[in-house]
Amino acid sequence: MAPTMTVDVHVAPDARRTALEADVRSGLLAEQKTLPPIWFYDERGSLLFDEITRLPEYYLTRAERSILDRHAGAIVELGGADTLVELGSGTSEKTRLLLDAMAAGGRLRRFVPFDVSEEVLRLAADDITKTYGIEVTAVVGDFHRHLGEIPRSGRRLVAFLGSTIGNLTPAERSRFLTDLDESMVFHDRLLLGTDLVKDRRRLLAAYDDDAGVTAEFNRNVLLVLNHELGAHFDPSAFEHVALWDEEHRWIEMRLRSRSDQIIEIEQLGLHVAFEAGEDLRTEISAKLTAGQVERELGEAGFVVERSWTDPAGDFLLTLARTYC
Ligand code: AVJ
Repeated sequence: MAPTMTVDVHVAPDARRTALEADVRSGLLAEQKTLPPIWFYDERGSLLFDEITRLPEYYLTRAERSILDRHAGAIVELGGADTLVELGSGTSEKTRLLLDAMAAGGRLRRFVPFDVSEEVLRLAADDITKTYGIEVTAVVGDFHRHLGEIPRSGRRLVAFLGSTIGNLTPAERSRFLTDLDESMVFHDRLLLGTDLVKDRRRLLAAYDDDAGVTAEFNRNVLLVLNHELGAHFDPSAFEHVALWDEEHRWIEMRLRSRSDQIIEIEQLGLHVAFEAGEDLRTEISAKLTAGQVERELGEAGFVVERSWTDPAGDFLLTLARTYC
């Protein structure tokens, strides 16, 4: 049978635009200015993030890959999965480590990548269909609203890797995990990648690299607003700032205005004033402990089956199932 590929789009064509406008209005008019990190990822932003994953300071991707290199076999064995669902899949090469392990066990039937970006999904889906000759059902959606649209058939391994969950606040994390738990049945498994709390100097370096790639990535969100909303940001008028919030145990990325300036956003009919030294918060990246991951999963209805760290203990992969 010829492999099939379908792409189910659950985000209405203008929904992305509506969400961007709403996020920019509410985020830039707030007392403490913020933008959600999702808007970093246009084509240039995705390329810059790829570059970040290869930086000497950014240990996360290498650490997670080293766990998968060693343990992908055990991970897919425990779940007995024939279907890999990958949340926020991007163009992940880590996906292949899991697909290869499933194929080696002779069970691989279907791949379901789930992402907000339709273009990214089409590329990944096409690529995997060709290489593995399996059914690929890509779902375009956002994980606050469309988890219910993910096909339920098969024994599923639902992978949420890369510590992307760290972008959520604790309240958002709890809601997301509860929603996810409700979308899963007894033979499904969750594989969750989380970055661990560690020495703050290493954390800060990972988000403020010497080559300045993370700074470019951070400022890219301003270019996205320029292109998409006719904003007039001069990215060089903002300094890249990474700081460690000890109370919340998260890294924050900010863009700090170098001067008093007023930015016009043509398509929103807005003028936004920045004072010199004023910050726009562009991302939180929460760092967890293994105990905290287990507790939060438990509160959402999951039981941890096993977890793995890399040799340096920098990163955690947790395999969990839902209580039934
Ligand atoms: C893709 C969300 C996991 O938080 O480490 C990398 C994004 N931001 N450098 C992270 C990011 C700055 C990354 N995640």
